[in-house]
Amino acid sequence: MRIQLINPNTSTEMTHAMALSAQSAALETTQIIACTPEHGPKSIECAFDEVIASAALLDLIEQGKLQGVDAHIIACFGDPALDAARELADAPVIGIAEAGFQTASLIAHRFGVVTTLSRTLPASEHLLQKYGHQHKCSGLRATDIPVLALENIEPDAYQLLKTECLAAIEQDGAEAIVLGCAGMSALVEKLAEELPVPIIDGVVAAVKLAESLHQLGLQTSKIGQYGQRISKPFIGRYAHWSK
Ligand code: 5HY
Repeated sequence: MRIQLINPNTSTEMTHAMALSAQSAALETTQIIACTPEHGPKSIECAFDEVIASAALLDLIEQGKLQGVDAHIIACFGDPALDAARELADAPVIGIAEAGFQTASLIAHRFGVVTTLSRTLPASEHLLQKYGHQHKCSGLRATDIPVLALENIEPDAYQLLKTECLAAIEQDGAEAIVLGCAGMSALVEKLAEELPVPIIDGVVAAVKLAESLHQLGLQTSKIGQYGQRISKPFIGRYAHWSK
């Protein structure tokens, strides 16, 4: 199968790092097609970043659809434009936050989320409620490590991340940890060796969910919420969306 892995920020380094994790977790018959938008923020750390990134993200979804990919992954922990992408796509679209929460809820009574900036915590809380996982979450913790500082992470920043994971376990009662950024994908193995609970990376969790849906022959339902988008004229830079 072919999975389109979309990094909605414009950091090609981060796309490359997450593509390595994704391909290493994928079946041999799975091809990961990693994509970076040509337009948008280098990292996504607030609502403004997310909205600007979402337009370029939807262009990539359309591109993947025209290429006939078997699944699309939105590799940003805010799951930006997930509903809009599901309206656009026929193949499954999986957000890494939802994939991380789903996977954690299968192996732990309660899971913690350890993420980047405190500023992003409300968005993660919103996703927990949207997906119905708020009762399974032992708590959300921020490291205040900027997203781009995760590329070639400094030892003290890594220690900060590990310390917040330990606090989530010892103080909040987390029985598993969901990492709150696609930029943490390359750190999973080291954290898993050093921490006493399962560490979940939404990027690889999304790959395995996409493979399962493909093997089950399931596509996005086109009835109701994720039905085809409504035909209308678009003008200016979005005229290409007219139908
Ligand atoms: C991410 N931002 O996964 C999110 C993490 C965050 O550019 N890639 C980003 O802080 O919300």
